[in-house]
Amino acid sequence: MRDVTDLYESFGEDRLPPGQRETSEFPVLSKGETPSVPDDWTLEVWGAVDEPCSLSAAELADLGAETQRQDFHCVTGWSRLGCVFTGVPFPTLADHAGVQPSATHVMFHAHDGYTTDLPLSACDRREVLFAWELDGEPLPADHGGPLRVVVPHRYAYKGAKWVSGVEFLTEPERGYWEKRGYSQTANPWNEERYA
Ligand SMILES: Nc1nc2c(c(=O)[nH]1)N[C@H]1C(S)=C(S)[C@@H](COP(=O)(O)O)O[C@H]1N2
Ligand SMILES: [Mo]
Repeated sequence: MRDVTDLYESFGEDRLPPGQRETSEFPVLSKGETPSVPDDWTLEVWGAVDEPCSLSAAELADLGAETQRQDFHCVTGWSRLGCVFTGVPFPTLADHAGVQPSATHVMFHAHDGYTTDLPLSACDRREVLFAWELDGEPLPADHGGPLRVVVPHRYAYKGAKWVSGVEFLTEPERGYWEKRGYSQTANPWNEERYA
């Protein structure tokens, strides 16, 4: 198990970002209903990459999974500390697809029509996971199962639940909440909540 709950040290003084309160619950926040994802789902990877691909659950896991203890910060003000997620780190997937030098940003796509964007530099960190397990159990559907993204160094809206695709972009674009006034950078230790 890799513990990344100390990553706050490079962003701020306290593990709990300013304006957040800790909860032992794990609230569900979705823009709509939980979508049904087919059992034979694949993760699509396209855009500025050498090898666009379509990965099954088994192919994704074969890239190399790890288990991490991480914190989870929701922009609405709650944080759940010490979540245990298992998944494939973003850089592992990026290496597999062969990201081209022109790629600067990433758009995550999801089965409910949700999208969210991040600069490539913010994604290309080992703690950004494509995760299918939470606290040793299959990721519950409400929390994004079968597959979601987690981004412990950013507000959680940057982590697409029910992720269906990863698009490598050569210029910035705005995702679902980013078009509606939420921050594109979303650093919790700077309270980057709104743009
Ligand atoms: N596909 C999808 N991903 C999503 C959302 C969503 O509505 N759809 N909501 C985001 C928001 S605003 C937050 S805070 C987290 C909530 O994750 P949780 O429901 O597991 O707490 O998921 C993010 N990822
Ligand atoms: Mo959120």
